[in-house]
Amino acid sequence: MFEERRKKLIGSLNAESNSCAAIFVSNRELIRNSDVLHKFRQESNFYYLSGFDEPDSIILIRPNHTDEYIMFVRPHDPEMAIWVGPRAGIDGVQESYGANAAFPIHTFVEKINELLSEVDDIFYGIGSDQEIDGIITNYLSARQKNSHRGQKGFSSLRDPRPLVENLRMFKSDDEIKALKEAIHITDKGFQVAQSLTKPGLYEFQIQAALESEFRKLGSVRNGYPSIVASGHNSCILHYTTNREKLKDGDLLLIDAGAEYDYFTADITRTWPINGHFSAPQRYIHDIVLEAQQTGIQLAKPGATLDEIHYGVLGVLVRGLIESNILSGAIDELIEKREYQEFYMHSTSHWLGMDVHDVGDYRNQKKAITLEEGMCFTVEPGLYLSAENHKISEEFRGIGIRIEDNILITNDGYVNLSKNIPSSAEKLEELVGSAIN
Ligand SMILES: [Mn+2]
Repeated sequence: MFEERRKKLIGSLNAESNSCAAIFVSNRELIRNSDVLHKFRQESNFYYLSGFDEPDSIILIRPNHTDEYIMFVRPHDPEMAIWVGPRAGIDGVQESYGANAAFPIHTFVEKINELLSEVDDIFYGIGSDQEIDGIITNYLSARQKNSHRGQKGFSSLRDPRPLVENLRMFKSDDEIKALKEAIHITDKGFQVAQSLTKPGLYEFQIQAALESEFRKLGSVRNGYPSIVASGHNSCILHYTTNREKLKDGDLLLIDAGAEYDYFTADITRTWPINGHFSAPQRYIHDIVLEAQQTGIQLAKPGATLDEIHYGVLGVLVRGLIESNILSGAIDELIEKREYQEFYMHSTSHWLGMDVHDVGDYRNQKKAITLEEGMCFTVEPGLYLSAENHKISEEFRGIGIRIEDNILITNDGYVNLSKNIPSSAEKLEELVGSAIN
C-alpha cells in the first residue's frame, strides 16, 4: 500500500520535473514535562508515504534513481530499547519499510550533498520542521553560490505537500475500509455513551466510557480530542474541557471520532440527558436534522460543498424564522448572513487521516467539484447562546450539531455513518438504557 502511494507520488513528481527529489520529515516528540513526552503520532503525509511511525525520521524520494527511496532514521540503541522499546533501525527500515538505502538521521546534513547533487528541482515544504528547513536552505544557498564556480546549481525549491494532498483527497478501497472501521467503532462508543447518560455524572465520565469502548474495539487513539459538552457548553464549538456535571433537562452534545489505521471518524450527536427532549429542544433538534438530511442528499459527483452548505442554510434559516429568532425572507437573511450568530461554521470539511483532512476547497475561487472517492462531513448545527437576548427564553442555551461522514461514489454518495441513530425518537430510547 505504501509503495503504491509512493509510486503515485513519483508519477506526480515526474509530471512536474525531469530531475527532482522530494523530502518529507516526520513529526518530533514533544516534551510534556521533564523526561515525560506527549503521546507521539506520526505526521500524516509522512505516514501516508512510509507507513513508518517513529519520530526523528526523513524520507527522500528520488524518481528515476537506483536508490529511489531513502530513509534517514534513528539507529538501533540497546539502551533506549530497554527504556522505551526497540527501533526499526537502519537495517530494519530496509527490510520492512521498503527503503532502498538507509542512513542514521544525524548524517542527513552531510549526506544530502551527495544524494541531491544531480537533482534540479528540490521538493521540500518549508515549515515542515525548523531544523530541517535550516539544513535545506543552507544546502541550497551553498549550492547556488558554488554554481558560479562550475558546480551544478538547482532550478527550483517547491512544496511537495500539494502533490501528496491531491492523492490523499481520493480514498482507495483500503482507506475506505479503515475509515468504515473507525466509524463502526465510533458508533459502538456512542451507543455506550448514550446508554450510560444520566443526570449527575460528569462529562469526563461519559468521555471515559466512550473512549474505553473505542480502545476495546481496537482504536489505539482518537482522531481528535472528544467534545463532551452538556448544557450551555454545547454552544462552544470546540469545547474539550469536559468537566461539568450533567444536569437534568439539559442536552449533551458529543463530537468524537475513533482513529483506526490512521483514519478517523468524525461524528456528532446531541441527546437529552434525562432521555426526553423538551419541546424547544426537540424543535431545534429536528430542524438541524432536517437541514443535515437535506444537505446529505445533495451529495453526488459534480456537486460542490457550497451547494450542500446552501441546502443546509435554507432549512436552518427557515427554522430560525419559524421559531421567531430571525425575521425576514430566507434568501435575504442568507445573503446578509444574519444566521451567522447561530450557525458560525461551515457545513463540511474533508475527512481522512486528519479530521480536518487535507485538500483544497477552492481552485481560483471556484468550489472544488465532488468526485468519486472523496470523503467529507455534513454537520450543521444551531447554537443558541444562553446570553443572547434576541432569542426567546425557551431556546436559550440550546446547542445542537448532527454530523455524519459521507463518501462520494460513482453515481451518488454513501452515508458511512447512517447506522448511528440521529432521530429524536431513537435517541430518547437509547439514553440511559444501560441504567434503567
Ligand atoms: Mn467535523
